[in-house]
Amino acid sequence: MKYKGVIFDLDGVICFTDELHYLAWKALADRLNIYFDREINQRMRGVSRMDSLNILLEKSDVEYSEVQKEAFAAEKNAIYADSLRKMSEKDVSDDVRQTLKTLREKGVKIALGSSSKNAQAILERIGLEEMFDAVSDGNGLEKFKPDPEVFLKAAEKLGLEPKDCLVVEDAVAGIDAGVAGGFATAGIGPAAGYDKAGYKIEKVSDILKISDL
Ligand code: B16
Ligand code: MG
Repeated sequence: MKYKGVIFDLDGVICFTDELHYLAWKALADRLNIYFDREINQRMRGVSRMDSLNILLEKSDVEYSEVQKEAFAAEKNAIYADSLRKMSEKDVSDDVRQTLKTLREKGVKIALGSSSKNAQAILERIGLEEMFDAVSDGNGLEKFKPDPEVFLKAAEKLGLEPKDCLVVEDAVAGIDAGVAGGFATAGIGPAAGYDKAGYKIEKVSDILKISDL
């Protein structure tokens, strides 16, 4: 195998929570009377909760204090966290499930590298909490993607060097984070069109072909 470990992003790679993020941000934006649409939501892909809020507030005429912003982020998260109850094992594709299984059978270590502070709850909802050797998420992070901290922590938990790990990401900020940390990267979805992505993949199982290079 070319890589000893694979670090997966969560939202946009393992499962899709972007619509639930959109609905929760939209509810907040409507309450604050701020214009918000799915195109703006796309810019929040892979971006931290506070950075996402700052993107939403670009359309606001009002300057809010840090305390108010913390309250808005908490308000959005309460709506989002509640909506995660809709998620189940059905939200993981056979392609993803089979790829994780195959990697384990080949002895490749697998980790999660997600900006989300709700990552653990999502893994439980989709029934994948047992599949990962390590979970690195948004809790306790000092810097978020495009900073490599979340992936460096994932590699450390796996006991592997960044150069021995492949990062799989759907967000440009995530590919930048992987490159900055010295990881090989595979871009899927929007990140497949990003020139800095080392490999460009259409579906998660395509990484099994990369590994055989
Ligand atoms: P939370 P990922 C990211 O997940 C989402 O793509 C992004 O939209 C969200 O703002 C971020 O997590 C933080 O999520 O509010 O749940 O802590 O793609 O890094 O798995
Ligand atoms: Mg993502």
